[in-house]
Amino acid sequence: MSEFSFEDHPHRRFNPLTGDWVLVSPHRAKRPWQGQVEKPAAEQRPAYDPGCYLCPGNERAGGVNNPDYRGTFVFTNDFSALLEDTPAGGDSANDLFRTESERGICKVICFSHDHSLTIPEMPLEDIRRVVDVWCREFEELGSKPFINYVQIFENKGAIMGCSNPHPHGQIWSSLSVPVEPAKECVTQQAWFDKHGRTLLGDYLAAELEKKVRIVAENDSFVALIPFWAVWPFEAMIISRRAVQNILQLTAAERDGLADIYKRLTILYDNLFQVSFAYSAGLHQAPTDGREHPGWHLHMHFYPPLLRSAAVKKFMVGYEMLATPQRDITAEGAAARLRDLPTTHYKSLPG
Ligand code: H2U
Ligand code: ZN
Repeated sequence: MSEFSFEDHPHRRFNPLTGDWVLVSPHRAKRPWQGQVEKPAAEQRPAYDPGCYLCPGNERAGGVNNPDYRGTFVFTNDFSALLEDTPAGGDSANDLFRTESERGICKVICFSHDHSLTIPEMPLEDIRRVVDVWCREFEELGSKPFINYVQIFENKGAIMGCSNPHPHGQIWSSLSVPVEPAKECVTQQAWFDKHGRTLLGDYLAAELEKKVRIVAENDSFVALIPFWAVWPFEAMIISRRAVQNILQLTAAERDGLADIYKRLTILYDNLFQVSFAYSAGLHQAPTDGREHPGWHLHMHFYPPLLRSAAVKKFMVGYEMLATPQRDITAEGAAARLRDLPTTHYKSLPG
């Protein structure tokens, strides 16, 4: 038997943020690819769509009309999954049928009045305004006594179940700390207790030395494919400075967050020359009034595409029943993204 190498041999990788494992099978990525890679017809959308419930002036469900806004626009979700006035209740004594009443506030953020744009195509100063809106909403929602966690996210693309191409994101804020950030609370605090530094600060320092998984960087943020990535082109944006939430960012760092968001999503779009679908979101410390010195601000990107504009990864079979698995390595995915043009394909000549 030859010596183990993680470029050639099946292996497991550990995710220190969640405690999960991923199975990596790099030898399978070497199989020949005979599928056709068709370039999809470029989608052209109008700047204003009279049928879009997010466009300025248009009617939403329930008969409310959007204002004739420019730039960003925030409203309370007309179909909020969480409600502010849910009465307390539940049954925690029952081990088999445990329930807890949940409260919260859900909002929708239109990133731009322009229906035809997406984050990678938006001017940087307009993305920076989105960051400012995130900060304002995080502060407002997070300071409410019954809101202990604020989840800011973007679900993009029909393939991800997104109902509308108008550039927008959402915020769901809740009484309880949801499952994924709750796992990261435990792991990041444990790391901090043991090392006196943040887990992601140490991880970022190691990645900046190795360089193989780095995709893009600026003065305040780094975009990389995490060592333990599950989705083929899963990525993380990590702040260079260990801050617990976006309110602790300086003005220059807010610029940096807008810049890295644009850079990464341009590379994504350029990969298959298609508007690249993903679910992305900020992970930050709970707003429960406690200290969270282990928390380190970051953003996750979970895109479903695997091989072309149409071929997505299915999380099925062994993955549903046992452990997620990937073929192309995180290093391979990072190299592919890193080598792409940094200008959006739609604005390249030819
Ligand atoms: P997607 O990001 O999944 O497309 O969802 C858009 C949100 O917009 C969705 O949560 C809300 C839906 O509940 N919505 C309204 O608040 N008002 C409407 O008139 C339609 C959709
Ligand atoms: Zn629209």
